[in-house]
Amino acid sequence: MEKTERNAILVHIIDKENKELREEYLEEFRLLVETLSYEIVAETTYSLREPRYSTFLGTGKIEEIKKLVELTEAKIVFIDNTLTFLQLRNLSREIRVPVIDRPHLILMIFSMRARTTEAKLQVELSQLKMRLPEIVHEEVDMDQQTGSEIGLKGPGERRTELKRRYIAKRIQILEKKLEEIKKHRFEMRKRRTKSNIPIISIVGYTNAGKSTLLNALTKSEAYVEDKLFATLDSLSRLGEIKQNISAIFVDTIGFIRDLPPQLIYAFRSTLEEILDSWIIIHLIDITDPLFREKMEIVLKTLKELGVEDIPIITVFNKIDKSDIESLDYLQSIYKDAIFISAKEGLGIDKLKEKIVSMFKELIVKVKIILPYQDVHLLDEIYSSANILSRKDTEESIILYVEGYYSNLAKFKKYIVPQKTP
Ligand SMILES: Nc1nc2c(ncn2[C@@H]2O[C@H](COP(=O)(O)OP(=O)(O)O)[C@@H](O)[C@H]2O)c(=O)[nH]1
Ligand SMILES: [Mg+2]
Repeated sequence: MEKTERNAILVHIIDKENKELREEYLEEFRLLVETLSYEIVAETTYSLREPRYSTFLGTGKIEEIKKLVELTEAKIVFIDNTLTFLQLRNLSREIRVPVIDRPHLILMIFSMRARTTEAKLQVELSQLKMRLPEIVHEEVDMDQQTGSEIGLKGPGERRTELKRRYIAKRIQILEKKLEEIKKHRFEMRKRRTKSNIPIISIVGYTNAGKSTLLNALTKSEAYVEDKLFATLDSLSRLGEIKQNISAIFVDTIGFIRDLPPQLIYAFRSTLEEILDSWIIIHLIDITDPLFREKMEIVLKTLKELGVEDIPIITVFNKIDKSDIESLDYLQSIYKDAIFISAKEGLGIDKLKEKIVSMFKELIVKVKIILPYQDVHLLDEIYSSANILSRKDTEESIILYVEGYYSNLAKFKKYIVPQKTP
C-alpha cells in the first residue's frame, strides 16, 4: 500500500454553537478519525456564518482544501459538522476526494466495529439510508481498501436510476432480515453460554482512556500465541490479573458525544457483544466537565441492552490530572468505585484486586450427579464449565465442575448442595 493511502485532512468548524475551538472537541474528532486508522496530515479551521446551500463551505475555503489535498496527497477530508447529502456530494466532486461529515464518520467507525450479524445488517441499513455509498463512490475512484472498509464494494456507477432501485430493494431486504432477527433475539440470549475464560469489557465515552487502560492491563502479554486467542482481533487482549488468573479484556466501541439520532440503532447493535462479558468496567474521565451526564447515559444504555446480570465496576480515570479535593469528594460519593490513572499506571493493582474478588462470587465449584437417562446433557455441561473430575457409576455420572454460576444455573436440578470449603 502506498504510504499516503491513509492520509486525511480535518476541517474544524467555528459556528454559533462552537464559538471557539475547544481543545477537547478537537482532540475527540482527531481520535475518531484515528480510530479508522487514518493519518491526519493537515488541519484547517472554517468560520461558518451562513452555510452555502450547495457546498456548505465558501469558495475560498474549498480552494484552500484542494491545495492541501494536492500537497499532502490526502485521500479523504473530514468536516466536524453535519452537512446535507447534496453538500457532501458537491464538495467531494469539487475536491476530488470523498468529503465526510461527522455523522458519516461515526457510521464508518460503526461499520468497522460491527461484528454480530445484526450489527452488520443494522450498519449497512444506516449506510444506505444516509447515502454513504454515494458520497464515497460518486465520481471518485475509490481504491478497494477504503471501499471494503466501510462495507461497500465496487466503484461508483453512473446509472443512477438502476442504483436507486437497487438501493431501495436492498433497504427492504435488510429491514426484513432485521425484523426476523429481533424476533429470535430473546431466545438466542437465553441459549448463550458464557465462555470459560473470563471476558471483561471496558465501556465508556470516546477519550475516557479505554484503549490506554486495555494496554495497562495487558502490557506484559502483547504476544499471545495460544490458539484459543488467535481468533481475537486487536481490540481484545489477554491479561493476567493475578498469578494463574487471566482474562480477555475487550476494548468496546466508544460512546460518542451528541450521537446523531439516526445512528442510535446502529450504535446499540455494535454494543451487543458486551452481553458476553463476565464483568463490565465502566470507565469515566474525571477531567470531563460533563462526566456525570455521560455516566447516566452509559448506564441507561447498558440497561436497555439487557445486561442486568453482569456486574459493573465503576472506574474513574485520569486522577493524575485531578486535584486532591475533588478526588476526595468523588471518593466520598462513589464509595465502590476505583480511581486510576491508566496512563501513569496508578490504581491498576486495586482494579485487579477488585476483579479477582468479583470472580470469587461469579465462579462456583459444584458437584453434579447426572443420571443416565439425562446423559444427553453431558455435552452441554462440558461446554458450560471446567470439569475438575468425573466418575461414572452404575446409575449416574458424578462430576465436580467449576464454572460461571449463570451457566450452571440451568443444571440446578442435578447440583448437589455442598458446603463451600
Ligand atoms: N492525563 C491522563 N491522560 C490519559 C489517561 N488515560 C488516557 N489518557 C489520554 O486520553 C486520551 C484518550 O485515551 P484513549 O485510551 O485513546 O481513549 P479511548 O477513546 O477511551 O480509547 C489519550 O490522549 C490518552 O493519552 C490518564 O490516566 N491520564
Ligand atoms: Mg480507544
